[in-house]
Amino acid sequence: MAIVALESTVLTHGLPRPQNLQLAQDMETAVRGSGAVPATIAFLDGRLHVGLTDTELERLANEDNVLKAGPRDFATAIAKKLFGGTTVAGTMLACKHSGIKVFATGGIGGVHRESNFDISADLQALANIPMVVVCAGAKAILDLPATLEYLETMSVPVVGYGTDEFPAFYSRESGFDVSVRLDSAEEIVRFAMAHWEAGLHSAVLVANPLPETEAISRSEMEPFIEQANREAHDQGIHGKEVTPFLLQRINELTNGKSMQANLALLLNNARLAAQIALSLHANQLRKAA
Ligand code: PSU
Ligand code: MN
Repeated sequence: MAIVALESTVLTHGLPRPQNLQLAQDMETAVRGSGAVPATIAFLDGRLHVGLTDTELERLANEDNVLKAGPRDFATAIAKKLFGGTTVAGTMLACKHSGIKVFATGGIGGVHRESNFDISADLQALANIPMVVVCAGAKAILDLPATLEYLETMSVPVVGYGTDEFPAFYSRESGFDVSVRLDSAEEIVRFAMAHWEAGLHSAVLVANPLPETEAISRSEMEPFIEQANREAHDQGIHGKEVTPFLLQRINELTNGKSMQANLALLLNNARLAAQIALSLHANQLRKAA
């Protein structure tokens, strides 16, 4: 089956209600519309679910007490029977256990600006779990060059889908290069197979620029990002609260424009991930024949 995993931190911590549930449903519909099968991953009452029913998705989106669940929080969710939205790293861990090879998210976590050792566990997961992860670049709130250096160190290829430039989430441009440009889902699958056949166990990170109509230029975004980062610092926000704080604050500062971009890029990524999953599946069938 051509399955596309979908994360859930974006629903529980990244977007406000009711847009979160709407987006989750739209992403699932987008994956199905492309002919693949969506599997939203999350903890419900301490159990890890790979694929949610409509009712489960609604419960998750409306639950007040939800853990932001990266890999180190899995045992907490289980032991305390909690609801949990899985981060990119958490979702990848679930994929590793369930054999899912393709995953769509918004933006990966990375190295935060001017904060010692705030390095997302997403980067660790990308270094160690062999699968294709589709994103719109790293969240622009991060230190992008440091994030890209880390990915290079960990042998994670950064594929630009139809672009030579690493996209910066809300913006199509960042000024930084990807490690390779590929222009179709089939090419991405051939590339991923070659990567793993070369003996590597890292993920292939596909950076898919958001549609031009929804993009916000880097110069327009940067003052808001700087302000939000400064406020987080001044208010002593730290640890796992940093990312949700920044996303929400930037949404306020841009009068909701950044959230529109966020929603558009998530859907755009779900569609590309579905094409990749279908192509990977066809490839596996050919090999088995
Ligand atoms: N991208 C978004 N919204 C989000 C996130 C990413 O558009 O909410 C989430 C992802 O789940 C990602 C997490 O894995 O933020 C990173 O958090 P941290 O920086 O604390 O590792
Ligand atoms: Mn962090």
